[in-house]
Amino acid sequence: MREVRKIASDIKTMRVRGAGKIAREAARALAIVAERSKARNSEEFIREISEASRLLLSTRPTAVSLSNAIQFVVRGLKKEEDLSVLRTTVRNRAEEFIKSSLEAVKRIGEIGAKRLRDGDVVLTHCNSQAALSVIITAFKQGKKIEAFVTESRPRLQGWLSARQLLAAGVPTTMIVDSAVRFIMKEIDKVIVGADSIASNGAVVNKIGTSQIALAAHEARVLFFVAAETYKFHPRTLIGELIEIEERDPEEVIDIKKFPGLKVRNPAFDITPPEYVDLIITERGIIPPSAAYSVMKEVFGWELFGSSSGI
Ligand code: RI2
Repeated sequence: MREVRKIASDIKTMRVRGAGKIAREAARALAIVAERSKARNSEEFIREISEASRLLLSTRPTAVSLSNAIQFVVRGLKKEEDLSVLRTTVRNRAEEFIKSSLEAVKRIGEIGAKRLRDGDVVLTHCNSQAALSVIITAFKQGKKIEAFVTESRPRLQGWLSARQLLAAGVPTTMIVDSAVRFIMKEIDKVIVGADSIASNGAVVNKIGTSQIALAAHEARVLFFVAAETYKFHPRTLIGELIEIEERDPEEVIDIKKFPGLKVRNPAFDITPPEYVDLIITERGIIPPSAAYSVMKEVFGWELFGSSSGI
């Protein structure tokens, strides 16, 4: 469990971050439990896996990728099953999730790149591997793409995007978050990632995303979301709300220097479907209104609660 606790702490403190990355790390953590478990029987094994799952789930509440990855790995484990079978099942499923998640990011790049034209100036926010995959793939195809990245306060994930884009050779400009509306007239398309997508097509992503969507809408700039299908939140179909993580005020300001100051630090916001033109998934491009169909197709096994009880 020590390794799992370390992974959970890395996710919580955002040493490891990004909705896709934390999902893959959670799957990897469960594979480690399965490999190293000293359980003497299946019941003990399931208990260990459940404990690890709960710990991983408690780290970050908003990105549904995390719980979808865990559910994918632990679904339907039964104590009547042979211990060695359970062990192999968890390991294989974790491996399968990690592999297909990485393939999905690549595929989103290929599919999304078709929507970028030669000469496009593309704005992105925060640091989404899915969104960057689209921009970088189009650029590598020979299209003259230029990128704008927001700083993405308070954690400055925009710096990571800037580095990735520059490393790929994409001409990149950084702006502060509050410059988005001013710059929007120079932008052709906005592409962001997602931490969760609700059944009505609303997109939960890094704080500031909805303001960018609003500015894009006003300027008639296309607003794309790049998201693997495991970013769709199945339980929103039965009315569950997506919890918005509020993080430590210290990420925003050194509060010791401002006695009495209240600070709010919501890490995500919700962009209504009306402001989203397309969602680029590894299965194809959909309008936000098709989120429901994607969920039905992808989460047939999950819709009415987890059979594993975790
Ligand atoms: P990929 C990140 O969350 C950002 O909000 C980003 O847009 C989203 O995950 C998706 O990223 P955080 O971990 O999965 O920085 O596309 O809070 O990489």
